[in-house]
Amino acid sequence: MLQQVNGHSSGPDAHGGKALREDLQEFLGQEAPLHLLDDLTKVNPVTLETVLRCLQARYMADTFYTNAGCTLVALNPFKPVPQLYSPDLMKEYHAAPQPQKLKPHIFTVGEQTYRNVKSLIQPVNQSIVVSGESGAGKTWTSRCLMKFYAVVAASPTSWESHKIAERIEQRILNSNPVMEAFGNACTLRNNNSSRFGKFIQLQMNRAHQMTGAAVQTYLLEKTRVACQASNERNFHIFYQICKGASADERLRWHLPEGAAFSWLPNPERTLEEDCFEVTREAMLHLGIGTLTQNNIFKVLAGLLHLGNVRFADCEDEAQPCQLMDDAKGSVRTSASLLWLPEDPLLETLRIRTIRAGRQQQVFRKPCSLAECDTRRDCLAKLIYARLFDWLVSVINSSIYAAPDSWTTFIGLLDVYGFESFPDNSLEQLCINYANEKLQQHFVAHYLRAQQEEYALEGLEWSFVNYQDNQTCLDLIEGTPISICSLLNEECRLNRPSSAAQLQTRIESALAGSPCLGHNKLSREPSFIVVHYAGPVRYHTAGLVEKNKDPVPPELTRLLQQSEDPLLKVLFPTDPEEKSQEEPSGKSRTPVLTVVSRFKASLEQLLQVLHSTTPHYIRCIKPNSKGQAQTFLREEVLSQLEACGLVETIHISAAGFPIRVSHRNFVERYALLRRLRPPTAPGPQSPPLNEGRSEWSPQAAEAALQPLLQDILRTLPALPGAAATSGDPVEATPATVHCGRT
Ligand code: AD9
Ligand code: MG
Repeated sequence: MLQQVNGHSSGPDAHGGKALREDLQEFLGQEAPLHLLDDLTKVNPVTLETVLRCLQARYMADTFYTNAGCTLVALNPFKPVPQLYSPDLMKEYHAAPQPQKLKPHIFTVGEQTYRNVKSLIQPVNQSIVVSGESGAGKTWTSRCLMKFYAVVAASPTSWESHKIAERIEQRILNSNPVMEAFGNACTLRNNNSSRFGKFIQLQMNRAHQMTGAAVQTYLLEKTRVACQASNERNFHIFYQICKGASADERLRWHLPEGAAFSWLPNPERTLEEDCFEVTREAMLHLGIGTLTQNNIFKVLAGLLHLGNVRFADCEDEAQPCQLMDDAKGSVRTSASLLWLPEDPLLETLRIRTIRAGRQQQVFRKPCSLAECDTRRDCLAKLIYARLFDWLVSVINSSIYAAPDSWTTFIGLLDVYGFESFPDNSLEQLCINYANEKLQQHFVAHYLRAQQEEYALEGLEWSFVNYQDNQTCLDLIEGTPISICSLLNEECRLNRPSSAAQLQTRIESALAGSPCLGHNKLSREPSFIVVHYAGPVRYHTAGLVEKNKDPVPPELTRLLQQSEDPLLKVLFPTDPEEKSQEEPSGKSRTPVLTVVSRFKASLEQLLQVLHSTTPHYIRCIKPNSKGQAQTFLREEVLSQLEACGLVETIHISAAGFPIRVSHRNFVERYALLRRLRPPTAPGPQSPPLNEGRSEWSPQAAEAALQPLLQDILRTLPALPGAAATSGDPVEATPATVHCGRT
């Protein structure tokens, strides 16, 4: 009676041609060639091998999207496929009566979410969780979805501000190049790797037009400013400035052609992301004028020069480290670009001040060579992280809609993908922790909740086993003891502990966890976490310090002395700051560690996700070299296993794609009582048919559409449920399951 929502029957073809053949094959009972199977639930039998073969056949036939029950699998083409993302195709999916019957595409998901927020019966905020390992195509996918909404939910009015009249959706799209220039970098896995997480809420008004957006970012990998792994690069923006500055700007920013900067490794590599003009143009559209832009780039040039400041070891501990000869000019240039007094800059980098005793006497202690380097790096990280946050807030104020101008939102989540490098540290731990959390959201929302509900309702159901990553999450974040709690404990106790001691503590305290692997081969102190996507070895050296992320108060005070207009905004003088200072120079209020802050922001994100109807897109990387037409079975296999795709398909294929609460079902379809099937009257049965038409499936189907239209037209406030596979399951046994596939 109800429509199946997963598009299991083939219909009109979005790209023309093949639909008729498919229909005929289905009619004749022939199995369609593998590359024509649009939905992995149709693969027979559903095993890793058959799913893999189907995806491989489709990839080689240049078909990159495939339905997998409630998720969409997106294979990275690693080549331009412009026809797949044209505005015409977007409009085609938007106009289709049943987009799920067109070829699988991210636009189907986009349109489905858009229709759900448009639902007159029960508009629900939507979210699209795009997941996959680094380089799989998450950022690309989110960008395309934003373009899709900019086309289908375009607002008719233009905004007049910052002297630029333009549509809000255009401005929202402009946030992408800016955030990617400052927050993305070339890594071993991806030339345009996101080094921060992003959740963007696209806000819709009652007329379902996009009136604004709000961006939330998560933990920028700021260490990259001062430290890049070999064969990786710093954030794109640094290369953009060095390559794209005009002759005049080069002079002003002290960036002569071919200048060598130690924080700018691999400058000879030119990427398509190195386009300075695109970033500047986008900044202009977001209301960041040329003056402010030049100020930003000048500060960034100051950081590059700061990176060239080198100290020499000093044998006399009572004396500060000396500057290397070739670094004197770098200090001067850096100080002038950051508009800081040169001597205090040098002094802050080399000398620690400690207040002690009742009189709050100030002691000055020369720093060791390593400490000088740490303070220099810390200064750069501090400036860059505040600059990034400030940019995000400027972007938000430029695109945010007034609270009364939007009613619903569609959230797009694009976080850094799962990473495993030869050398993994706190950054990878946080990234992989975020991915575990999202996988858990999927497991809890779909794999577990759905099956538990069937059991609760006494439906005939054979339980599909799935890999639950709760054990791994317990290891990372659980209470009372976990990796996070141990790292925090080390920070709290502030005891000197070596990397080897930390490894021993972790291994002994968490020995019982099946997700903690044993590190026998590595010479360096480390521990292994068996993540859902594979084991990762984390080095313990520097973990505690990174988790503390200490900022010597002298550095902040120094930056507050800057005359630079931008740094003045980034480092305002805070009257309370001084009073918080401890005699020892430490802050009195307990400073939250990196993992604690990250954990709290992830919890918040999950709360938002839980309040929406989620949709999942699984991006898969067909090979790690980024080559087109190359499908490496082993590499894809591990990704399929990691995300539990086969289990998802099993549950989707055997489950009920439509779930409507009993109350909503009755309210919505009560009118069909007029078309009850004729049955013998029982003691409590209402009178039958009463002279109305005979019941038949066709009659019910025919009657259903106008009746629903009626309900939609006349009773817009009637509570009901949007019949989609992603509808939230109500935690009540009173749910009607229809349309088993
Ligand atoms: V990371 O976790 O941020 O390191 P992502 O975001 O998953 O990673 P990204 O979207 O940046 O990966 O994609 C990597 C590269 O693959 C892009 O720079 C493109 O060159 C390429 N790509 C991805 N999707 C497509 C596509 N649909 N069409 C063409 C694509 N190229
Ligand atoms: Mg990305």
